[in-house]
Amino acid sequence: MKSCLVSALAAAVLAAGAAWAQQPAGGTVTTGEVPGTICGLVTACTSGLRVNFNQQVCGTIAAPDGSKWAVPAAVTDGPAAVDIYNDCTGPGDNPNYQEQLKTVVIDPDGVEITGYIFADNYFELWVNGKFVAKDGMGMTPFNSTAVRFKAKYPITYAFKAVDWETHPGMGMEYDAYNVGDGGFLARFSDGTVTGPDWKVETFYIAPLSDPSCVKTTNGRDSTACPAEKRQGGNKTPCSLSDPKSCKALHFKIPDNWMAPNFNDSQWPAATLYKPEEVTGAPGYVRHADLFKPAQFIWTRNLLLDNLVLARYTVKAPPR
Ligand SMILES: [Ca+2]
Ligand SMILES: [Ca+2]
Repeated sequence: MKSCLVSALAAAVLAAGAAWAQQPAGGTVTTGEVPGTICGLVTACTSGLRVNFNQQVCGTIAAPDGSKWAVPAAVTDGPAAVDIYNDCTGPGDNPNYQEQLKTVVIDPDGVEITGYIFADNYFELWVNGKFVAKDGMGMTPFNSTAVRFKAKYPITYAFKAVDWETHPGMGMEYDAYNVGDGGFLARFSDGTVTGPDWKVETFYIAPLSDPSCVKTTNGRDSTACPAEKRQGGNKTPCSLSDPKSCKALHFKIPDNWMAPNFNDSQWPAATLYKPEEVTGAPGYVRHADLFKPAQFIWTRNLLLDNLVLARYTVKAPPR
């Protein structure tokens, strides 16, 4: 009886140890998929062009500890950026985008700046802590957009960038449960561009067979987690064997992450990607000159890091 109790205790300790080992510091693990509800602005493509339309859907997934997580990300109420290219609810190229821009006044005594943004799949932009615009096409097809605002230096740019998913909570997309990938770039008319000096951190990592592969000592690093790029759809071991068994790792987003005084010193530097590693979408390719010399950035893992926050502060006009 006593040995029974001891072995039961030992088993409980082992189980707790296993659970502990699975949960990297500060993270919360969830398993599987939750139902999604439409959280995007576009509910159907009206262009008549042949496009791969997938609605932007959001879910809320509960962890064993009772915590709830918006997946793949919470969407902020607010206006959409103006499309430079949109072949879903627009004719593709939008030659009139400049005239359609409305200036968002962040600082009345600031300078007027135009921004050009492409994100796989979705972005929200804050400048000096204030919301500027979100991406009107949250999943697919891929659009490209412009924004205009008036802001005073020093200017803090803060992006929420999301590799969206069609299976909420899983970091996967489509019937084949493929692993999506992210990446975004932005150029601003004052000369500011995305590049190696930006800070980025991930807050939602999926799909994972064993979340203990994520390291948290030098920012969050999921590069040791197995995932491979494949023709026709990227995969991980759990997405191949049993997608519903895949786990996700969530980290709480600080309320003031977009504020100028938020301390991002512990966030890793952005990782740079070649355009061809991120996209061949016409929204970028047809307008690549508009973005030069911005570089595509993300965290160290384009496949598994799905919700990424990026920040950069410009002290004075770059030129
Ligand atoms: Ca988009
Ligand atoms: Ca994607």
